[in-house]
Amino acid sequence: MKKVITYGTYDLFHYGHQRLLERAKELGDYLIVGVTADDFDKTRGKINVHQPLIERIESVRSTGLADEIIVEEYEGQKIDDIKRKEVDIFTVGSDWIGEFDYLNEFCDVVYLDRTEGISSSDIRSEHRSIKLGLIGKSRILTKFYNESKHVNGITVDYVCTEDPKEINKLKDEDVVITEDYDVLLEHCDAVYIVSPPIRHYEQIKKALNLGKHVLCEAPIALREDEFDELIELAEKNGLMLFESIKTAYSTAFHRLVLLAKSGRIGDIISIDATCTSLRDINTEALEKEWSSIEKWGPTALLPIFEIFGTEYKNKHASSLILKDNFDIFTKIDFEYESSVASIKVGNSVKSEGELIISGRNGYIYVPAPWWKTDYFELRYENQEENKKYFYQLEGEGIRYELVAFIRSIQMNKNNSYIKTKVSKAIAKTVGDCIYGDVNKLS
Ligand code: C2G
Repeated sequence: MKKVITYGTYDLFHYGHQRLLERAKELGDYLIVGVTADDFDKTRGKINVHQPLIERIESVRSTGLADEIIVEEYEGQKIDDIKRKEVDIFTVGSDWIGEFDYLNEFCDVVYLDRTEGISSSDIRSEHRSIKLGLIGKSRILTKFYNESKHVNGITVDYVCTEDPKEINKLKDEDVVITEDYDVLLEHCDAVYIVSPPIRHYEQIKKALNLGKHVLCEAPIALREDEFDELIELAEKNGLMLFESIKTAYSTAFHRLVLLAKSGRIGDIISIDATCTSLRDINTEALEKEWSSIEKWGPTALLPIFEIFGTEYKNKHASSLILKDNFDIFTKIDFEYESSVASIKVGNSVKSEGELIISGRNGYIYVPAPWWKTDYFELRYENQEENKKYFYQLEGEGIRYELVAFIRSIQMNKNNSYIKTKVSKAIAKTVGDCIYGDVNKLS
């Protein structure tokens, strides 16, 4: 019996895939099809896949051409499979010609002509491309613009900023730069907002009233009533209102939260998150600057509210104030029923930006800069039990956040990784600090 094996993502199954499988089948008597796991696709840069693994397997199964279906999960697995299953022929489309010649050591390698005129990414982009406008003042703006190029289904034609550094970075790009938010809103279907948080409520409300979807850097608002009003407005208008915290879309962060909740380190007693940066604050134009609780508060609060929830018994905040309520360092301690948590955030104060989740049997350690990490450790008393985890993280998580936002719009289903009650608790906590509910150190 001549065994043939082929691999693929098989997203949004189409006749190019069908023809490949038909011709692969004709090469032998028994066809094995390897369908790529979601994480494996992410690792190899395919971040726009629409369908989950189970649906893509079903697409292949329903052709009736595969005698066996397996899941491709890691680099190098092809060699394992070919040896273990005693495969005679590996085949794949000609778009991969040369990429798998190394498999000649284990079996015959056959490249089949790719079917022209059809591809999954073309089908994905058949959804009318969403025009995304960017507004704000932060170096994240240009990062966002560059990350948007990796995401199927969106175009960025307009950017609204007064920031000379951002304007300079974008001057050679094919975008219109305006200082007028109304102009931006006229030319987009959705808007990404990275302006100082004090302006978020008004800017979001204007966009939603004009029928625009919104992706806004956390916090969405600074008062609970404003937060609720915006959520209701988005729902009433059938629009997506997404909070942007790129850490939430880092696979490593997502997985460490799952591990923490799984009991792997026992009951969790304490969570300590530190986020700081050193930068000069222009005290003459504070309204254009980000205080530490504005810049780092949402990120530092995320693991606490994700793991412990938002029903803490009390909190105590202490801030080093530069001027008015503008803090350059804030420490907040939370007390829950049977646990405690703290954040330390500083914008022009420097500390070790680590995240430590302490449990009865061990702890999770995430080294600095934990908020954009691709790595964390489970540590125990017996160090031989320690485990290290690594996950691909391209672009600090921004492109994955954009994929989630765009797919939510296309599928009219909010699949944000950040629960609304977490967003609301972040808004309240940051707002309390900004409106002075803190112990002022100076
Ligand atoms: N294909 C084709 N014609 C098309 C599109 C795809 O012949 N118009 C072939 C591809 O060459 C591949 C298979 O169909 O052999 C599945 O394609 P994809 O789902 O796009 O997955 P891809 O990542 O290209 O698969 O490690 C090998 C890769 O996983 C190959």
